[in-house]
Amino acid sequence: MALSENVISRAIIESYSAKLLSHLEVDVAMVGGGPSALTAARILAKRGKKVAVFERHLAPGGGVWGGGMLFNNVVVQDDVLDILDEIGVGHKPVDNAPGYNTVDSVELASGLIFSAIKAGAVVFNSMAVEDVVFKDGRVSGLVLNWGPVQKLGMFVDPLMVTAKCVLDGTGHPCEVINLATRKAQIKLDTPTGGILGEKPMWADSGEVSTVENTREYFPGLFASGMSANNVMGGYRMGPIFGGMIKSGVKAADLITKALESN
Ligand code: 48H
Repeated sequence: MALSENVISRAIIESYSAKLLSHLEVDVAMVGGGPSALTAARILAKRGKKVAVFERHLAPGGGVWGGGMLFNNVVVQDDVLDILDEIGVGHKPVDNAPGYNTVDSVELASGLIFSAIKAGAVVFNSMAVEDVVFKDGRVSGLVLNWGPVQKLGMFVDPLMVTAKCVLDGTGHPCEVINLATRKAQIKLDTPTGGILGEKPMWADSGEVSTVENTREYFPGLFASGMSANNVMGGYRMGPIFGGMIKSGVKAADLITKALESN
C-alpha cells in the first residue's frame, strides 16, 4: 500500500491528542524533567500512579547532560548504585576516593528518561508550566503552554491539567513555588513562610540537605532536588547526583503516602 503523507500526520495528531487527553487529570503532575523528578516519576509510575512530567525543553534530563562544565561525566555516591543498576546505567569507582563513582552523563540522562517512561510515566516535552491551579487552599493542577511560545514571549492563552499532587522539580529557580508564593500569596512550610534562597557551594552539606529539604511545602505542592534546596536555603553541591536521585526517591515516598491517605 502506497503511503499517503497525511497518514503520518493523522497518526501523530490522533495518538498525541489521545495521550494528552488521557493526562488532563493525573495523580501527580511534575514540573521539570531533571534527575530528581524523573526518579520520582519512575517510582510512582511503577507503583501504579498516573504521572505526567512537563518539561520546557526539547530534551528532558535537566542539568545531567552537561556533566561538570561540559565535561560529560558526573559523580555519584555508592548508596545510589543499586538504583543505577536497576535502570541499567553503568558506573566506575573513582581512584583513591572510596564511596564515589563516575557516570557518563549522557547515559545517566537517557537512562533516567527511558526508565521513567518504561515504568509508565508520560513525558510531555517542550511544554512549560506558567502557573498553578489553586483551589480551596490547595495547589490542584498546572497551567501549561508550549515551551517555544513562552520563550518567544507570544501572547497565547494556556491549557490546564488537574492533579492530586504537584512536584516542583524545576531545579535552581524553584519556579512553581516561586510563582505560587507570589501569585497565590501562600505561606510555605519554612521558618519564614517564604523561600529562604539557595546558599553557595558546600558539597557535603548540599547533598544531605537536598534530601532533607524534599518535602510538601504547601498542601498539594512538593519540591525535590535543587528546587527544594532553594526553598529551604540549602547549599549547592556541583555535579554530584546522588542527592538528586535520593531526593526523587523521597519525593516518590511522600507523594505515595499523600495519595494513599486521601
Ligand atoms: C517546565 C521547567 C520549568 C517550567 C524548569 O535543574 P534540574 O536538573 O533538576 P534537579 O533539581 O532534579 O537537578 C538539579 C541538578 O541538575 C543540578 O542543577 C545540580 C546538581 N546543581 C548543583 C550546582 O551546584 O549547581 O532540571 C530541572 C528541569 C529542567 O530540565 C528545566 O528545563 C525544567 O526543569 N523546568 N519545565 N516548566 N516552568 N522550569
